[in-house]
Formats: sequence, C-alpha cells, structure tokens
Amino acid sequence: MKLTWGAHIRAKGGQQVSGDGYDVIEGKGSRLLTIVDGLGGGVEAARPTALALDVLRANPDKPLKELIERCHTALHGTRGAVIGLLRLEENNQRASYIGVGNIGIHVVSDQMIKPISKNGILGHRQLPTLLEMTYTYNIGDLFMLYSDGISTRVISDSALNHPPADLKVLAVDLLERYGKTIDDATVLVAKPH
Ligand SMILES: [Mn+2]
Repeated sequence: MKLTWGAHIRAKGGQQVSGDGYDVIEGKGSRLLTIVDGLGGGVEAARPTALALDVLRANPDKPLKELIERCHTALHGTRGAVIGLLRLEENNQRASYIGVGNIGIHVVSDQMIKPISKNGILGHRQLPTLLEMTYTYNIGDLFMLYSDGISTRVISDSALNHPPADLKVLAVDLLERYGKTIDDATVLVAKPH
C-alpha cells in the first residue's frame, strides 16, 4: 500500500523524555498506525509506552482486539497507558480502529468514518469491552491520530482539507498551533494513495 504519513511529538515543558509514542508498522498488505500515551510524565510514562510499541511491532498482523489484550497484559505493574490503534488494509480499503482511553482520531473523508475510543487504561485492572469499528475508506482520505496534549479543536482546522504534500510539515504545524505545553503532545497524519 502507498501510504504517505508524518508525525510530530513534543515532550511536556521541562521534560527531556516524552511519555507519548507513535509508530506506523508495516504488516502483510496493511499498516498499523498507533499513538500510545503513558500515564504520568518522563521516564515512568515512557516505559509503558515502549512496552506497548514493542508488542505491536512484534505482531503487526494479529487482530486488533488481541493486540490490545496483549498490550494490557504487558503493561501490568506499570503506570499504564492509553492507546489508539488503527489498521489500514490495502486490498479492500478497510480501516479498523480500537481506542482505549483518551487518544483522538479524526478522518477527513466523504464516507462517514467516525471511530471513537472507549474509556479505560491499558495495564489497569479490567479492560473495557473492546469495540472495534470498521469502515471502508477512499484513496486520498486523511487520517489523524492525536494525544490529549493536542486540543480537540484541531479537528476543525482547514489545513486538514488542503494538506501539504509533506505530511510531516502538517504534523509540525498542527502541533505548534494546538499543542499544550502542560502535557506530552503527539500528532500523526496519514493518507493512503
Ligand atoms: Mn497525555
């Protein structure tokens, strides 16, 4: 699949290490896009984030629910994390999403693609009943994941309708304009074409 993407991350003011993390992981005919936000700040927050990303990188083709459950297990005993997990499949143009906790997702599309995250924390007690939402996307749709260090007002920004060719430029721009300095902040934008 041809997927153009860009991401930007900024640690909260005064921290050297970000508790947010992201990745775009290559699977068989699909990509897994994720943002993970470790609870707390600094190194304590970065640890659960790194553990969750390791699980995803080792298993890019497993069902989303299983990936979330594996992350949950791997994070027991840590501060915990929230996650947004999006899979874009190439052949059938299927987009599927599971979110646990406060990670935002927004899709610019002619289709009604409005996935949501459920409340919960990976690594803490019981996971919520996982809700996997599946859609058919169009080539050229723009997918955006963002952590809660980004104001939700970002979803109405006009730049999303006319993104630059280099999506890294868009991610940097959105973070600069909507990022909060009191939290780690991450934006990931991606466009299948
Ligand atoms: Mn956060």
